[in-house]
This record gives sequence, structure tokens and C-alpha cells, in this order.
Amino acid sequence: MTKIIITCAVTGSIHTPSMSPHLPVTAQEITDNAIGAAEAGATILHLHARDPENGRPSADPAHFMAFLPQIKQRCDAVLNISTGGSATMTLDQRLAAPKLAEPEMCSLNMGTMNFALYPAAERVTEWKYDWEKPFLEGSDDLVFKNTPRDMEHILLELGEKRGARFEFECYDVSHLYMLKHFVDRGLVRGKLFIQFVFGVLGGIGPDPENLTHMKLIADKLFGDEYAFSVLAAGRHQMPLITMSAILGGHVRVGLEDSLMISRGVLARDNAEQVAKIRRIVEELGRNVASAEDARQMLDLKG
Ligand code: KMH
Ligand code: ZN
Repeated sequence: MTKIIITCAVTGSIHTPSMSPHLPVTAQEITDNAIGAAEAGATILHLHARDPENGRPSADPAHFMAFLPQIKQRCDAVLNISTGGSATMTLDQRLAAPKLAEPEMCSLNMGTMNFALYPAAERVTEWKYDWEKPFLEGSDDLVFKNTPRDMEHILLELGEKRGARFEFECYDVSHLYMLKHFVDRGLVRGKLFIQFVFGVLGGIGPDPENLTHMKLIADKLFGDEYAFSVLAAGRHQMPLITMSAILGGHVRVGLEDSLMISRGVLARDNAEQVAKIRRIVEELGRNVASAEDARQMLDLKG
């Protein structure tokens, strides 16, 4: 079976420092977590920045530039900068850092949607009083805007002009059809790397049947011209990505997607999640792809 790409999404923009003391926030913490993840076996590092003063998601290129060169210098992993940023940022804000840094990969979110986490029953109190309220007013009622023109703009600015390849974030079956639309228009070419996203409230639910359905439709639309990976929010992370590995897909872990390592236990860092999924996939007979393998498989500029 094909080698398996482990992506690690190091910090994201959803969780808050109040939810885990291990969430990386400063440039040093993001660097150390990224390097630890790469050493544990992560092939791709999916990166967001935060304001070190308060831990809020940041679109400031200076915050990205405080860790990107260090990470690049200390490991060979493929660097993937988010163009999703956070749902409260404008498109221009979201694109400022990737335009400047010109990474090998960027994320590209394939539709406008509601965006929230499922408030776990045991976390409802935390959600109401401790979750983003001091951070992002109304963060449990956000619209994540990714219109067709937004997507086209990202494809042109980062893909055509700067040579980035994309992690196409598909939160629903409809997003696969949107991606096909861009393939048909010739704006997306070559081998696609599609991230099936499960468990965001507003996207497809974290049921195993949905993974087989997403794969079925992607097979129909893209044939051999795509590879899929899976990410799932919170407690669905490990079960659904394990299913992806069994189905021949790739996997994404990281504290962006889940703060936990097992039920009720916070992950102490990103590397712990990478090491766990590496153990699982190797037990299943898959070999982990190196960064060089991924560059070949996904036709990256290197
Ligand atoms: N936060 C994930 C559900 C992005 O950065 O572009 C999806 C994501 C989006 O990683
Ligand atoms: Zn992200």
C-alpha cells in the first residue's frame, strides 16, 4: 500500500490556552512542537500563528516569521500554511503570511459554512463561560466565508503565482463537487490532496459511514487523480483517522484538531499524537512517508 502521510496541525485557531496548558502559543512553543512532531514522524506541518501576548489566533506575518525560518532550518518537513486562519479574519488578513512566506503547501477551504465545535456534554459549562467569550465575541455562531471568488483568488495568488500546492479542506460532500468545478475550469491541476474534515458543527458529522461516502464520491469525481487524508475534531480524531489508514488514506493529527491523547487525558504536546498514530498505522502495515516521499507523491515544488 502507498506510504502514509502524517500531517500535524500544531495549534490552529479554535482552541484557547484556557483549555490546555500544552497548546503552543509563542513562537518558541510553536517551533518546539513542530520540530517534536517532525521528529516523531510528521511529514507535513500545518501551521497557524498566535499572538504570544494573549494566545489569540493571529494573521500578523511577523508572528509567522518568528517561527517559520526556525522550523525550516531545524527539520525537513513540508510546511503548509493555513489560508483559513480563523473565521473572524478577512480574506486579505488570512493571505498576508502565505503570500509573504510562499510555502510549498497551503490549506484551501472548499466552501462557506457555519463553524463551531460540538459542545461536549461535560464541557457545556466551559463552553459558555470559559470558551472564547473573552476572545471572540459570538464565536459559537460564526460563518466561515469561502465563496467561489475567494477560492479562485487563493488558487491564483498562491497556486498559479507562487507555486503552492493545496490541502483541500472538504467538510462535506458538496465541497468535493466545488473542487471538481475548479478542476473542470483548469484552475486546479495534477494530483489532489483532499482533507476530509469530520466533526465540525456545520460540516459533515463524524460517522464512519460518512467517510466511506466521501471516499465513494471522491473516487467517482477524481479517479486516480487524488489522495485523501482525514482529520476529525475532538474525540473522533483517532478512530476516524485510523479508519482512513485502513482504507488506504492519509491522516492528520495535532492540537488544532484535538487537545486530548485519550479519553480525559490532555496530550502533553503534538509529538505525542504523532507517535500514537504512527504506532497504529505501522501496526496496520503502513509505512510512514518522508517529506521527500510526500514531495514526489504530491508534486510539490520542494
Ligand atoms: N481547523 C480545521 C477544522 C485551515 O486552517 O484552513 C480545518 C483547517 C482549516 O485546518
Ligand atoms: Zn488549520
